[in-house]
Amino acid sequence: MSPRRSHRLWPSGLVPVVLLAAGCGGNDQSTISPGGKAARDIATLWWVMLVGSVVVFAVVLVLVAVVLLRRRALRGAPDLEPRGRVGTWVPVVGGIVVPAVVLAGLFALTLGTLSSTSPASAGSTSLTVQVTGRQWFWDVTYPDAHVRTANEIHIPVGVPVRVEVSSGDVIHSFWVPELNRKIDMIPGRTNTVTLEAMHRGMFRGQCAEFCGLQHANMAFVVVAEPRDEFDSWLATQAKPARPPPNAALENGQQVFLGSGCVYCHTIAGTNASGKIGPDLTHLASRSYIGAGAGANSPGELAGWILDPQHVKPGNRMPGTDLTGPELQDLLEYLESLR
Ligand code: HEC
Ligand SMILES: [Cu+2]
Repeated sequence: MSPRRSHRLWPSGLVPVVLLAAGCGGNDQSTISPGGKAARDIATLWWVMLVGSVVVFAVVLVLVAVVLLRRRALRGAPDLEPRGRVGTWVPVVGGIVVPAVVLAGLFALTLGTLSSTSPASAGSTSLTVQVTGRQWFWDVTYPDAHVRTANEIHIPVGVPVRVEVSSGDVIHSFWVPELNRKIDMIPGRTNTVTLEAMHRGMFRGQCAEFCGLQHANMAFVVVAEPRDEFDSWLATQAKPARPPPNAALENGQQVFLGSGCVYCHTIAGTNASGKIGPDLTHLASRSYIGAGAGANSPGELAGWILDPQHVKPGNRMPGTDLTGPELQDLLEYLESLR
């Protein structure tokens, strides 16, 4: 290969490396930028294993190089090596002692990580959240506060929160990579994971078990905030929706109550008490709609209500044929549900 050619190969060889590195940036669902204690221990274990395996690999490469060079140097020379002792202790040390030490160390470290990522026992946490996975959104309740919401879980910073997960249909898996390991959501069973955030932040979670057509659009966010903010959030969520304060919003409420929405959605404080879809009592307080399929903006909300099958094909919500003014009023009403 000429020097020029090898020179030209450099940049193209770099492309995959740069792309890989770019994937590590940002804060979205990166297990190596932990925001919780359990995730931090997982990340530490991962770094130890990475660095350890790099070291082991380098040592093996050096030994292979030494052997090859010595063989070359000795080629043709009479066999004068005192093989006996070296031939015994190299395999014993390299093949038994070193691996035993390395594996014992990793085992101990793994046991530590296992216990720090395991769920706290029922009595030891002050806050419990129940999450039910459904094709394809997350039904969230705070049983002690009588709060039901969806796709957005708030937790106070520095407080271990017991999350009890189950499923209303098929197997899903609840995973917030920056906070803890994943936990399967199995119909008829309750599994538990503890989330504890070390600092304020918005941590994205994702269904981690293939659950059908819209599995990829089954995301949620965990909002970690200081205790007082969390308390006021929870208090607001526990209230029923305000009665519409003006005629336009009242029209919007009538549109909602007069159409099929009520069969699937609940708005506390009204007659709508459907349980098939997400609770909409405080819809406007959430950042996303459709389990992360869109932002909770007026435009995307309008698009969702008119044609949810276009936004998230196959999901359980049918389209509507509201007139322009009806849709306008309905949107304003939904946006007032803070
Ligand atoms: C047959 C049941 C059904 C009917 C009827 C229905 N929806 Fe839904 N709706 C759902 C389901 C299920 C979802 C969750 C879809 C997903 O994310 O996979 C949903 C999601 C939504 C969302 C997004 C909520 C969030 O937090 O992600 C809004 C807003 C909404 N529906 C409004 C309405 C309105 C307004 C009507 C009436 C015009 C209506 N829905 C009628 C079942 C229904
Ligand atoms: Cu899934």
